[in-house]
Amino acid sequence: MALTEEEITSRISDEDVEFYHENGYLIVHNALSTDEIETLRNETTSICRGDRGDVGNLPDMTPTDSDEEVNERVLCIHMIHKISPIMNDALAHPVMAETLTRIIGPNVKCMQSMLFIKASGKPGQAWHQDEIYIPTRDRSLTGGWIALDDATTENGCLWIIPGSHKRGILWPQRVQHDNRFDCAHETFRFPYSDEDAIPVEVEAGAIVFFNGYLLHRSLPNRTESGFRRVLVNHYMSAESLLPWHNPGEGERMATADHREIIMISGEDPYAYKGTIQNGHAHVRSTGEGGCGDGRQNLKS
Ligand SMILES: O=C(O)CCC(=O)C(=O)O
Repeated sequence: MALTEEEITSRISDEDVEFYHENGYLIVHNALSTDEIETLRNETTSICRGDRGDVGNLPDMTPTDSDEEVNERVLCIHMIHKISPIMNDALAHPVMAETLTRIIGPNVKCMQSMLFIKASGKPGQAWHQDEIYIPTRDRSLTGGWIALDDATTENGCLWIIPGSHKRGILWPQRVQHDNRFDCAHETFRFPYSDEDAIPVEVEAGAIVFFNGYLLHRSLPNRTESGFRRVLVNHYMSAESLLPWHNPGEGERMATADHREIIMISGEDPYAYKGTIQNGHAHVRSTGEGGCGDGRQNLKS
């Protein structure tokens, strides 16, 4: 059943907001209902079958393939909201929007979505910070990670280093060859060890919010069968420019502003520029995880 407005606003306390700023993450339990989760899982299968239209790099599927088989063939689809009205609606789910306005500010925009399916045996993502890929001007980048399955250490939940966002430093990256991870690069030379990391085990329906400077990774799905599905969207303050792609002709880096955005809440101070809609849903190529080679756009 959908939450009432009062139930939504009372979900996030001042202490929660303080916790987020102090630790760089916040878990909101039971943000989505069982029905909403089921709808997103079914939509995932329809997208993998190609029923929602063209998804770049989607492996061949046949109508006789089982739901399990079609889901197993895909690790991660970027810009999933472009192809699915259901995924698009989830960008501004009431609990998502309410929490974002509390931790970012009244004006919030979204620029990206990723659907991780991560079947048993599939790899995780090495240590990284999301602002390396999606740079904001005001360090407001925030991930909204919606668990579509219970996420556990066994099936490859998120691991984070609490407080690692606070200094606002982007640590360097290097090539990595650890096949536990689906990415060519990892962040390193940061003053923390794996022992400082904590697993973020959550039940399906929870949303994990995390800061774009927070060091995080995920490990492979080591279960015998099943999935660790998550829809993760990225948001930022609408006041900040988004220098995500190379500056256009005659444009300076200082004024670069990628306008493929969706307003989630409040006002867009740059509405006079209009928006663009060029991106399309595509399966991420192997080795191009959220910890890739420093090319801009790796997360788009
Ligand atoms: O959930 C995962 O496996 C990784 C998510 C992630 O790294 C991200 O959203 O930046």
